[in-house]
Amino acid sequence: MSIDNSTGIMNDKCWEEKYYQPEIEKMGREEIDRLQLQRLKAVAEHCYRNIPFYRQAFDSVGFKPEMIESLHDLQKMPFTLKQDMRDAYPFKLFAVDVSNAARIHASSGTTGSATVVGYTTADLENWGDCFARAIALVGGDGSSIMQVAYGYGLFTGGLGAHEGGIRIGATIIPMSSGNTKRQVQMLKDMGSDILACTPSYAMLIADTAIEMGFDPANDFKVSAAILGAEPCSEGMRQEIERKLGVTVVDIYGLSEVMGPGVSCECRYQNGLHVAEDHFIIEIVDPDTLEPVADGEWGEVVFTTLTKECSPLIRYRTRDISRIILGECACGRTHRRMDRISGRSDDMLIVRGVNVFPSQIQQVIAGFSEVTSYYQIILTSKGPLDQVTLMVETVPEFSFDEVRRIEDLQRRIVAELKSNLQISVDVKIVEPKSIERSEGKAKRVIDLRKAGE
Ligand code: DLL
Repeated sequence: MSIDNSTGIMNDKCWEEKYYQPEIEKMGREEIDRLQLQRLKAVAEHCYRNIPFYRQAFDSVGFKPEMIESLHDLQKMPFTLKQDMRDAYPFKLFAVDVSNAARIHASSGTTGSATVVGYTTADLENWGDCFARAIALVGGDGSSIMQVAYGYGLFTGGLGAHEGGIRIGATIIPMSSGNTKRQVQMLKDMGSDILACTPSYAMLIADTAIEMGFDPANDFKVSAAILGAEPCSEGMRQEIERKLGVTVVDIYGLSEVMGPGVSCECRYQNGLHVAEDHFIIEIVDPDTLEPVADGEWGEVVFTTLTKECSPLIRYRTRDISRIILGECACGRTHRRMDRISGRSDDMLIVRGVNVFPSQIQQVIAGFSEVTSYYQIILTSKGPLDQVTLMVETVPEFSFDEVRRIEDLQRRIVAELKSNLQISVDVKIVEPKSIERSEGKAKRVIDLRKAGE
């Protein structure tokens, strides 16, 4: 039997969608609003009372938690920025004493000092519940075997997925990332049915399995992959689905707010359901900071509703998304955000045109001659920024005929020009030239500051 979902992917390793907490996931809108309001009042009070940063921030705009009467009052509260978290290093944004934190995660980011986030035992349980919903929506339950190939450690991927596995009672294979051949062997020998890792790593696992002589789509039991932590184009998703014989759902999260599980796609693959019992999502115009209408793109802002140790009010994520309008056929009522189209700080300006790497990824996904591995190299030539896109051909593409390579290069340049209005140099490289990633892929290499 097959699952027929909105992308038309036919997966003969059938699974039936389940609900981990149906009473919450299918809660009526009014009830969700009521719950959010009640929790918003509590979290505002918790922040005001226990975190001097928030007391000052609220006081500076003349806001008091008892002024909250409706969810709209959220807009009167100040935003929290990543810099505020950095300035609070290490524990100044904790609302409980560090001795009451059961675990600490930290993200170094690419610039600046680390942001530290603590979790009480209850926070970890809530986080586990959010990830457990993702396991259930790909058909998982207490009898599932889940291979976790996200990195374990201060990064939230590995332990976040692990916590979800514990909550639902699955058998967890805590591989962490790396050691890819062993990863493949375990996937086969343990009969894992769910794989959790980044999309880049899922692709590397699939390619390695094929190189090792397996046909994972048929030889392996794995039927679903819960992939996140980085953008994944539709083309790349389909390639992973085809090679591994799985259905891929996109999971989103960020260390500051909670790890993976803040939102997750269902089998309809049309937007990620936000765990609205734990978070309020807002989409704001990044320039005016005013909320945009549902359906319009903007910066994602989250308020945590249940976190005891590191609650956050109106945290500006820098991620760009929008609210998907309408009801979802899966029956979940929690609102959906679109897949992240980019981060405002990832945006490239190519000769005056704004473009996100994910848009470039989408364009090259339309060429069957190239793989989904690519890299964007930024250099400077005089006063101008120079952008070179490196794309890698599939093994079947013959590198012997210069004319074919030039033709492919011309077509990709033309497609980027007509789709995104950008002029970039395209360099076609042979299979395996671009570095593989066991975690988040490094898509943009910025050599401008190095003066190269
Ligand atoms: O990446 C948490 C996570 C782990 C999410 C495993 C999903 C799976 P950070 O390292 O703090 O946390 O990075 C957070 O990664 O602001 C987004 O820019 C990006 N990101 C996370 N999930 C997705 C996704 C984890 N599904 C930053 N699609 C976020 C696109 C994502 N980008």
